[in-house]
Amino acid sequence: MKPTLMDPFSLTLDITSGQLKPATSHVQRRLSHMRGMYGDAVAEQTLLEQDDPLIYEVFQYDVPNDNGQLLVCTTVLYPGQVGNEYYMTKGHYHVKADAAEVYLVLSGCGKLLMQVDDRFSVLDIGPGTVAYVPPYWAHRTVNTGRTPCVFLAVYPADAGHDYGRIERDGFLQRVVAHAGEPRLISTHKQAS
Ligand code: S6P
Ligand code: ZN
Repeated sequence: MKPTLMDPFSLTLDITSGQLKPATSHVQRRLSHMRGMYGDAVAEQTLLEQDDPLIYEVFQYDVPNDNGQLLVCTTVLYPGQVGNEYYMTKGHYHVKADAAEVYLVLSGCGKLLMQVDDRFSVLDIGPGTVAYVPPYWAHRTVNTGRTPCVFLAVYPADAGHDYGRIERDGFLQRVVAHAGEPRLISTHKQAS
């Protein structure tokens, strides 16, 4: 049977704000949506009681979740810290683990953390960076700057997002401010 043909389309991207038009889904992630992911529980609780800050937004144009389709979305990750840890995305593996992804950074940014098994990778990212997330690697973006980190992502529409493993195990390293500069610290538990 011949597959149903989609009509070609184009989207309009505002490079500075990251607004994608039209966008058929818009996700806003506040601190309350990522409880327990930052290392400083006291700082997290204080911010939650103050104003539950908006950490990032994702604008996406949805297509059918079929093999062969690609999703296009933008992320706007705001600058800020929870304690000394920079604002970051939740991070995820793809449910279809062999689905890769490409990021194009438009403005701002900081670091792209990736991990698989006991391997960890960090890339510095900024305007013009094209970052490749290979199959199987979990990925999280961290804004170490003072302006929003805006990037475009393209990935297979049937990739899916597995947040559970990161919610449970976290990433192997965190990005914190030390004397005003980003520094990576290991989250490995020391044997006692
Ligand atoms: C999707 C892609 C990005 C993230 C977005 C938010 O596969 O990696 O669009 O969804 O940066 O991050 P997260 O971890 O909350 O999905
Ligand atoms: Zn992804």
